[in-house]
Amino acid sequence: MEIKTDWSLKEIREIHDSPLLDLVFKAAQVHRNFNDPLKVQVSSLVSIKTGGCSEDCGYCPQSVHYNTEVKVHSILPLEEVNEMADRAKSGGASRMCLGAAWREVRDNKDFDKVLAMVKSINEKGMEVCCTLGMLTEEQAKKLSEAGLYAYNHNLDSSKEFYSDIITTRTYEDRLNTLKNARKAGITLCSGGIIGMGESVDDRIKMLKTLSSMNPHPESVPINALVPVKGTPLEKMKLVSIWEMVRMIATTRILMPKSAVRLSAGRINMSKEGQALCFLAGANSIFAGDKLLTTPNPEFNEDMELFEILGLKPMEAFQKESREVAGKNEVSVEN
Ligand code: SAM
Ligand code: DTB
Ligand code: SF4
Repeated sequence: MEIKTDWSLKEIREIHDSPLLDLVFKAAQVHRNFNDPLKVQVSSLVSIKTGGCSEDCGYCPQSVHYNTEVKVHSILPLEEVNEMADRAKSGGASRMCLGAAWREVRDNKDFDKVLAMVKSINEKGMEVCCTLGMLTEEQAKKLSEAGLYAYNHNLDSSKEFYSDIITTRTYEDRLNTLKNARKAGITLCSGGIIGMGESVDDRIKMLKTLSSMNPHPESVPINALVPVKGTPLEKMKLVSIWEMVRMIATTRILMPKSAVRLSAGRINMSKEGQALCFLAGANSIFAGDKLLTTPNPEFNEDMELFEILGLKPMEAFQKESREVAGKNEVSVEN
């Protein structure tokens, strides 16, 4: 089976809306054809700079525009981040994801600190991923030279729904940063959130934009909104597990080789619901009792689930995605 980058909206919608059991079966088949279904990438997430962000993303507790209970802190010291990476590695994590509540990277001492963190975690043999907001080509190059493996920058939703959720930047800005990261030879981690009040068509359009990238993003995180008190989306109803399974399965079918990450929102999902997501092709999670600011299942609970399902944590650099990608350009159609 070939990897397609020209899925149409109609094709995607048909896959997404097919009978749930057919959809899961098809996705499981695709997953098994392209990946080891028992291997799940375990990433550890650390918020290296929390809160006080100037963007107004409606879902985010770290925005200055909303009154939330997030404890703001400036950038963490290198030693602390190194210790966290050591602990995560001994717990079986192969990837460390560093998140900062920044609108964009600025060329200052804080960026130099991030570069030092990337270098040092990379030297421990872990894949390092950063999510720092918008990047210029030059900054992406510096991160790449420091050993950055992946850059997380989510599209979050469709271009049309985007402006209902965020007004302080555009969809184009988002796509530009992804291009800059790709040009610098960094693998891409890009996905979205469901449960923000978007329509199914918005989800389909987002999946079209992601699956039209050539090459596909190497990781595609699918987040279920974690409604946080004080944000405009605090009253949103929790997304149903069936919608999550549909989204995961469709993502897997469209982007067979990408790591599909069952991201935020696992705290509200049953073990059985998560198991169905793994069957439908999810093969990556964030482990640890906290995401950036909101709770995540306890590490031991996740390991118990892995034991029950026979899943094993994936080793670092399993997929030489940079080689798979083969080129340092990404073409994006919208
Ligand atoms: N500031 C950077 C940015 O926006 O790219 C990096 C950090 S930001 C918190 C990373 C991603 O977390 C967002 O793009 C969004 O997809 C996700 N996210 C943030 N708040 C969330 C929430 N309450 N529920 C689910 N996902 C959320
Ligand atoms: C992603 O797609 N999900 C992660 C990661 N990328 C950086 C973040 C989820 C954040 C959930 C809300 C919070 O904990 O603040
Ligand atoms: Fe800032 Fe990122 Fe939160 Fe948006 S999602 S407010 S850019 S930290």
